[in-house]
Amino acid sequence: MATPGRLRPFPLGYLGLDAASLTEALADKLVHDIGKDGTHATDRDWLHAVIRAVRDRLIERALETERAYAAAGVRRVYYLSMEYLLGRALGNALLNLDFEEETRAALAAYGRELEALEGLEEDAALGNGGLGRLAACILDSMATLRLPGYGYGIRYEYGLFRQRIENGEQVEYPESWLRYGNPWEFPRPERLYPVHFGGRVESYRDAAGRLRFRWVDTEEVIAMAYDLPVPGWRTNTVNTLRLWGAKASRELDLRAFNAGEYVRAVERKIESEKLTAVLYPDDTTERGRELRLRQEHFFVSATVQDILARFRQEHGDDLARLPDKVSIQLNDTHPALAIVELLRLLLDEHGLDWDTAWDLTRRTCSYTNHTLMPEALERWPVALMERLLPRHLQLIYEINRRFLEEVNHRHPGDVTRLRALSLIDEEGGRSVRMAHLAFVGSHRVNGVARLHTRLMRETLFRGFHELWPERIVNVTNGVTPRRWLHHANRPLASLISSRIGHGWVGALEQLARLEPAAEEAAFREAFRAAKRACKARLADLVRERLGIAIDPDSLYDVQVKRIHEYKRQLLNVLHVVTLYNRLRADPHYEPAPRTVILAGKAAPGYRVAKLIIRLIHDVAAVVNADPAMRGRLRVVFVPNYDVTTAEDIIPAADLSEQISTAGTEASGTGCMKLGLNGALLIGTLDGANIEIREAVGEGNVFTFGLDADAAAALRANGYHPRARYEAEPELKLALDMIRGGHFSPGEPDRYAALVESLLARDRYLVLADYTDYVACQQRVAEAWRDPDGWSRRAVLTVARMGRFSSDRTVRDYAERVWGVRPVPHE
Ligand code: JNB
Repeated sequence: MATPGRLRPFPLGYLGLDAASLTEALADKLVHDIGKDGTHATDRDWLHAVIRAVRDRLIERALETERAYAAAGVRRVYYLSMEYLLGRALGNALLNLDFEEETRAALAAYGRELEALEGLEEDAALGNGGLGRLAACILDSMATLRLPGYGYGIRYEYGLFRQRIENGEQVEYPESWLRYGNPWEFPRPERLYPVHFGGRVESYRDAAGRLRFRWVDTEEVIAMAYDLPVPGWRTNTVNTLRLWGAKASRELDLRAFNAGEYVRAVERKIESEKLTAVLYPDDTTERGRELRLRQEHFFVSATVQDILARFRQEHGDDLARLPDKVSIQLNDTHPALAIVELLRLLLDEHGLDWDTAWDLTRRTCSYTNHTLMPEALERWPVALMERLLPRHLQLIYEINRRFLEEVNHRHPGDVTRLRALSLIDEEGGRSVRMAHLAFVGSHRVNGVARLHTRLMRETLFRGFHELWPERIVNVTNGVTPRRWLHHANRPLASLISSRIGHGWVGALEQLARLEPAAEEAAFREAFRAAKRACKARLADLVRERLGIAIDPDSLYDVQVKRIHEYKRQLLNVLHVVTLYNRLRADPHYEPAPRTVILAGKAAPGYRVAKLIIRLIHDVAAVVNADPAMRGRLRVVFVPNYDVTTAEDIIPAADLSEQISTAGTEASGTGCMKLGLNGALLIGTLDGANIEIREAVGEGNVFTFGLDADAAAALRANGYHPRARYEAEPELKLALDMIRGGHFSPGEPDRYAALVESLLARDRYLVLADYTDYVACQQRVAEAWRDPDGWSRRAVLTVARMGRFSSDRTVRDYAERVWGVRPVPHE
């Protein structure tokens, strides 16, 4: 049976999931992996020992899972994302393995406390915001649903920057999350792929006399794999997230030897290894950066090579079966070059003809769009592509030529249409439109919420939709209930389980069984107690970190997300200033004691966003220092928003601010996490808010403002923000105070330009929605005065959030896009 030199899969008995075997394992790990004994070990040493012991238990299952997939010979899903916002992994792994109590007990035997160690784990922030966190939630759900799914990404040494607030301003610091090593990862120093850049393209005739192309004189960087285990919830399925790190090529050694330039050669090696040093912050000023394009190509080239290697190992050289065995999901356009790289390998390395290669490529790939905003769409200068990826550019031209021929065939002579659909933007220095490339190279293209998908069909991809009406589908986002409720909010999770059992964690629809509890006073009381516990915990954290006392009995009004003009933190600030003015004007006015909590990072080069952070701090300083605000209004900005901070804030929220200009937020996922934790939604009819409102019922959410159609119409018909300002005295007062330096007396002009730009243009219709927003906030305050009514709505919100599990999202992808089914194994 066994081929010589090749062992049969090593028969594994799983390591024990009991306290006794873990107690033994911890000592073993500490001594043999960490090299310390009990007297010298630090808390971090203990943390790493625990992680190693847990990792052992995961890798056994991961190997077994891979064997099951290979044995079944099923189609694999490859999720390609430049970003993963993983956060901490230990708590999640212990819950998924149902191993928490045992771990706590084993550590107690050594006098260590699990929670204290958990707090030392680095928060893996290999992403910017929603898109990166969605990728992490999708991995969790693929494993939980026992789907043969692999994540692929980049092992950045520096993830998203650490945000510090200095004198009210954001300052960015590099965050070296690998400083102490990553105890979770398995480096695979033999899993290497060469990736090429630069050079030129040669043509030649093959044996059959056909014209072929060769990419030559390139520089080479090596991609090395690092694997992270992705455990499913209460299943033996453990999938893999494979991250690529850059390693210098051996070629450089040879060249140095020949040229006698040893030190120069080492420098060049170090230079090429910088490729994966840093994650780019989502930042329009960073566009067109060569290193970013290099990262994208490096990532997709290594990934596509790895996918083909696994395919060929299992199925041999019959590449016609590729779409039956491989499904590649592109998380936005960042990995869209995978389409071109796959096409290139099929043509140039495997000798397929164009029609076959293109057909296989398109049937293999699918693309998720996450934004419609023109400035956020990737476009790469043709000149840069020409220099870095000449063969790829050639292929893009050929894809485009054939595509435009098809368009012209259907709409002869429609030059405007051709110009609009072309993969090449001819205006202002030619560039490649990555969204167009991703669209034509995919068999499915999806939006991430119903409204977003409709707007894709009607706006950005209108012409494409006319050509291929079946291609665009909707897959509304979701979030994993494991991390975002079960792990982050123990008080509420326990309360829910005590009522409806534990099954909801893996089947969130079961939350519907909570509905009757909303009508029971005792349950509402218990719900309030759970919420109160989370709020007290956050109050402790805010006091420790910021020295600000907040009242757990006040309304926690929470807006946490990246700072962006379209998300309209400014609208929130205008409400705060208005409330402040009302409270000052009338000492007896008591709408509801409110704590406004904001958090989020601004892209380092996004000046307005950073100014908004500063304004929040300036307003907070004045409000919090005013004795008249005591017990009535507090404003808090929690620094360095990341997954871990989200886990602290979200369970404590009463009110969830989702107030983007309608038509701008593709979906939003914070809205789902907050709803799941019993926060009531105040929001516009944008993104997933619409579907949340539909699910939880109109009476249980607070909606306001223009909808997407009205916003578009207003802009089209001439919008005059200054007229709103003149017509609305409270708005005028708030803006005048900000503009005049009421909150920045040391520098009265600090916000003059910001306010002027609102008056002159107000791209995101802040002034247009102001009045309705403030009125809506008043309804919120009135509702808050009836605690029982409020908690009734909050419980109903939780009960009706079942649809927003990423398990449902992944099932939708499996059905509508990937065509895969669960692979059970023992
Ligand atoms: C993002 C995101 C967008 C662009 C870059 C990085 N998008 C990240 C968000 C949408 C949300 C939606 C989530 C998940 O679908 O996070 O995706 O819920 O509405 O805003 C980016 C990074 C680097 C370069 C260029 C763009």
